Amino acid sequence: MRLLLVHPSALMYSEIFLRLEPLGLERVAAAAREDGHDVRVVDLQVESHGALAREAASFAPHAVGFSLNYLANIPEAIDLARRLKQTVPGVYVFFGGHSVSFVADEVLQQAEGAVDAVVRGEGETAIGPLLEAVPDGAAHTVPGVVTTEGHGPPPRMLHSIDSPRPARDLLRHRRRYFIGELDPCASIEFTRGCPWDCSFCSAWTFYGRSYRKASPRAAAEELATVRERNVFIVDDVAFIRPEHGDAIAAELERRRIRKRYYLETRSDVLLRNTEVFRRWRRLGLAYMFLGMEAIDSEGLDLYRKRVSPDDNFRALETARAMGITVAVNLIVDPAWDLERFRVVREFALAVPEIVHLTVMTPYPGTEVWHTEARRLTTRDYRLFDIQHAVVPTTLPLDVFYRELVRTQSVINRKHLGLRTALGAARVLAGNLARGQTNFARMLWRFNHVYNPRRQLADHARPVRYELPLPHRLDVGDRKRLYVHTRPAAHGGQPV
Ligand code: B12
Ligand code: SF4
Repeated sequence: MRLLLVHPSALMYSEIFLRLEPLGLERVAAAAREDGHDVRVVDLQVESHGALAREAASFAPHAVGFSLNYLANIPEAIDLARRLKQTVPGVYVFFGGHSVSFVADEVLQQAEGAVDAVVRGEGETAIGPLLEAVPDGAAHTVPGVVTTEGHGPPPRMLHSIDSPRPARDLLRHRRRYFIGELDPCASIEFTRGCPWDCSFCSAWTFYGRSYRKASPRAAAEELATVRERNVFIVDDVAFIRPEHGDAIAAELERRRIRKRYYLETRSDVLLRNTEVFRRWRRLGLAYMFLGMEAIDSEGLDLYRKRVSPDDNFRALETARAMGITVAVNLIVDPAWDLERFRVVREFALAVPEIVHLTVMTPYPGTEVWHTEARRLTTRDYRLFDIQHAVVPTTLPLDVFYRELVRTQSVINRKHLGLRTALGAARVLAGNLARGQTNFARMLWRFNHVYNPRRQLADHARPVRYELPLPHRLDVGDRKRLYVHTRPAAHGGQPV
């Protein structure tokens, strides 16, 4: 079959800081190719809707699959599905990915026939059986597949994440992926899943709290095939198991692979496994993202983060001492008042780290979805991008956005202060000399994108597709939130 896979557009707020290759889609593409299908990929983060239309016309795919890890992309994907149905006769359109897995039935209804199926859970195991079943009209019998005719059995988990290796060769604009000054930047996955259970997060519910590790040799072999000098490690929490991080490091040292890395982890993991991070520092670990979430224990308890403020501050010191640049995330509670914003600004100015702010947002698949969703002030999918307030704010909404953007720009100015600007200028000059302009654009676009009036105006746009409200669910039984319910047969070991 001719299969066209599509990643939707970047959300404007994330595009400022980073734009990364769609690793999940590349893995689905690889699995389909292994089954003998002819596969192409269009990434709308770096290509236009016109380019997609041209690709669809020339390739004439039998099937088109959209990757929907983000709720905010659902309206765009439904509209594109409608257009493809009109322009490519008989094409089979399906969706897959993280977020759509939690709202499959509702999205099928909203698409009114433009979407034939939604794949819930991991795509590598589903894509082959789905494409095989399509000609017989039997898609609804495939594990993980949902159609308006019915639901297949529960989704199947990959036994091992060592393969298939992402089909990176199918992406045509690899130089457009970057994160900050790591420009261009590739992505890699060493582990899948997260054993924690933070109330605002759906990473653990998607994988049923399982945790799988790539074999160190496969990880190093894959890294050896990555051409880019910079690499983003997509793991939710890097190096939970120090012996795994060490074993990959040993393979890389043996092969003399040296790159610059960006990873995400937790404060307690960094404090517990300091040595492995130090080893990776020597291998090129340059940036680290710590999901601090709150600066006080009240907030940390609320999100069930299971770390203390003290751990968080000690982790920052540890990373600083290693010479790693840290970005921390804080969750902005819509209940914040002027004083709270002021305290956070003070904190952000006092620490040398890059501070990111995301607005607390109940997502389907999270626990807060079931406790907070009744209070939603909007159900417009496009506003569920953790930069908009979707539950009532204590401050009037315009004042909330004014404070949010003010806090973000104070932080941004801090980073573009004289010393940083000189550092940035040096990096910039190097990047431009290599023809890489992503980082430069990022520095200039901040004020254009972060604008309180624009954020407020986003709430006034006509809404065509609305997020469904949650079914009543007793979150006391957490398993009922899971997409993947069964542990993997191999490698799905608890931590
Ligand atoms: C890496 C990552 C990113 C990268 C994205 C890279 C990219 N272009 O894909 C970056 C850093 C840019 C990013 C940004 C954001 N992210 Co993000 N991200 C992740 C993360 C940590 C891992 C994703 C990943 O690559 N996993 C590895 C691959 C192999 O898995 P996968 O992508 O899930 O793909 C598998 C399945 O989903 C499925 N699949 C995927 N696509 C398709 C397509 C088809 C057709 C099929 C059949 C199956 C299928 O099969 C794949 C293989 O098993 C996840 C958390 C998580 N654990 O999933 C959050 C996560 C997806 N992000 C999240 C959020 C909120 C964001 C941001 C909105 C945050 C922000 N404000 O900046 C932005 C928005 C991005 C945008 N649209 O522009 C949320 C999603 C929330 C939601 N419900 O919408 C998650 C779940 C994190 C969380 N803990 O809540 N993110
Ligand atoms: S926020 Fe991080 S630690 Fe918590 S469940 Fe999500 S991925 Fe795991």
